[in-house]
Amino acid sequence: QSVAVLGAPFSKGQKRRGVEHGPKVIRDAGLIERLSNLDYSVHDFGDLNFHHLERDEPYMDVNFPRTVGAANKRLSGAVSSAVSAGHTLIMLGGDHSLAIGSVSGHAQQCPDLCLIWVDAHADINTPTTSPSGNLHGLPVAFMLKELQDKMPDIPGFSWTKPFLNSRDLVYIGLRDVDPGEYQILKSLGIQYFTMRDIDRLGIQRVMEVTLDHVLARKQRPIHLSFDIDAFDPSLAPATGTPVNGGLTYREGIYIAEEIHNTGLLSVMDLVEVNPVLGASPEAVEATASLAVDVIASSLGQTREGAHASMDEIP
Ligand code: DIR
Ligand code: MN
Ligand code: MN
Ligand code: MN
Repeated sequence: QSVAVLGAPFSKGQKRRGVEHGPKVIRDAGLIERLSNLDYSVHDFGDLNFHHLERDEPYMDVNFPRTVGAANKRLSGAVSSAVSAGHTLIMLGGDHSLAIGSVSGHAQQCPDLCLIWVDAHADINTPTTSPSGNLHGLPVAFMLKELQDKMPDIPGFSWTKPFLNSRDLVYIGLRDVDPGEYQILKSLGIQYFTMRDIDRLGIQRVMEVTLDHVLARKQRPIHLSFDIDAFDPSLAPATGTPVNGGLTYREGIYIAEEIHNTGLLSVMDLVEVNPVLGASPEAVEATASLAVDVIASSLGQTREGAHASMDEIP
């Protein structure tokens, strides 16, 4: 079993600087060593290089469309090659606009993938509904076939076409959904679990329904797109758009463990860790170390330990 790690130091999908340093702080928190301890052969592909575009005027109200489009095109190719080489891939962001490239590159190799989106936000705005003009609030809208008519030809994105059916997507952790996003979620009948749903049902039931929703018809590769702001800001303070009332540590780890237990995790994004926004070095370290814990659990680290069989008791 081999795991590839790919850094994507990119921040132009939103306006706060610092999220491009996410890959570095997550590596510094010991990611590679933790994955090696899980008995994977770990291939660290390093960080992608993204080019700075001099002229990149907004399109409608969307900021840096060509810069974000070009970065995602590059990421898409890198993800596609890593998956075709047989690796399970961990993509370290960077902001969440990177999911456009990550999921589309994954879909090139695995057209029947499903998408589990763990986030405080739905990231399904269109250029018309976006209140911010930040592309990290739009990635899912680029992917969904059902939104094709709502998405204009944004400069920088001619390389990608919608590839995902809305029934193959589930959200977990929502608590800050824009009005236009709510309309889309409802009109497409997308399966989602808000923090209130987690309060009502418990995370065990939420994961049961989530995995049943995407896997009941057939077993298929899972793309897990994990925005660190899904966690409560007390646990993950170093992020650009924190929202109170997020996942507990145990809920986040349980989500990751259940996804590992399917045996179907194929690509995971871990995005929106922004070390510049931590109030102290400790706040940054806590956020990065939480990111490492979620990744390790998604790849099979267990709370009962990884022990040899019972007949080997010393
Ligand atoms: C908001 C915030 N929905 C927007 N989105 C964020 O800008 O479209 N996503 N922060 O992670
Ligand atoms: Mn997000
Ligand atoms: Mn978010
Ligand atoms: Mn396992």
